[in-house]
Amino acid sequence: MDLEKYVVFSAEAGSARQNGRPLVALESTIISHGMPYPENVRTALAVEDVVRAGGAVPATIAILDGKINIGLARAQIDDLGRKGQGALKVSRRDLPAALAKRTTGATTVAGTMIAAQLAGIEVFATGGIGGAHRGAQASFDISADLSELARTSVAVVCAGVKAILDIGLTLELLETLGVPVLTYGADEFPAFYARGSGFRAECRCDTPAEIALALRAKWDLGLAGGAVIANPVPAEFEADPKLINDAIALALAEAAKLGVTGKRITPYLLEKIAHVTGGRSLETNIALIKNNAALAAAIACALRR
Ligand code: PSU
Ligand code: MN
Repeated sequence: MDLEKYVVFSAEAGSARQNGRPLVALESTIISHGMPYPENVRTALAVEDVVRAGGAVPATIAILDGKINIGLARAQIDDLGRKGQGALKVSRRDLPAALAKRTTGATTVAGTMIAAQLAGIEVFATGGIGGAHRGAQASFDISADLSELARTSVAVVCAGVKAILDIGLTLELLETLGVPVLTYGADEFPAFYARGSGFRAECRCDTPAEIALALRAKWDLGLAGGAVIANPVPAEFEADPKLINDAIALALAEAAKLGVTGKRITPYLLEKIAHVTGGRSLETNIALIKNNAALAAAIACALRR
């Protein structure tokens, strides 16, 4: 395959790739659909700086002008942030037509993993992954992020799974799909806004080096697919559980009443929660993404050793 036909690198990401420097992929749906403007742009730029401070090179990924862009300029990030939900949310199934139609697209966890693998990037930092929605037993609403984790060899550093999802069901599916779930420095799998979810961390890792060794072992053995690196939000940034749970209940009820489904449901719930909590959820969200970017940089560096 002619990579250049579909993929373009920013100067920073391209030179990092040529010089064998550690790269960290960053998604763009979190910018367009995950946070309001201008906090989204400010956060995306700050997260890139956290990766740089950690000794790695950031590559924010999006679909622009008919190409998968690995690494974005400030102006491109600002543009995506202003477009917000006007940008197309691009998961695996959306990628081909987004390229053909030259649609401005923001990549989800699944979409970003595909792009990162094409670009030779092994580590990716985000906030939270998609998963099985509550009621997925009947609705079949299970994010394509999970099947992507099963097939695409990129480690995704996240703060666990939001309680808008069915966390237990999501963990069961990850097990079925053979996706390693490594929890960093904690005995409980994290629930995004909170350090704990009530679900035991089946595998705890205490150093980036240990995580890098596990990833290398997986890929050396030819076990294709990604891994979830679950990184609990620092305690000082945890959100008040009652505030969050009430907001989630309200958002879910509202979504059901309005009949919001499909790719619109996750952005709808995130926006509603941010609104109902008066921005408190957003503060936690921003803090945990930075925390994930720092861990991702450390893992990317350890993988190069
Ligand atoms: N969860 C969050 N914040 C997000 C998303 C999920 O806490 O921004 C975004 C990610 O891009 C994720 C996508 O890949 O939503 C999942 O959407 P869906 O459930 O439609 O697959
Ligand atoms: Mn879905």
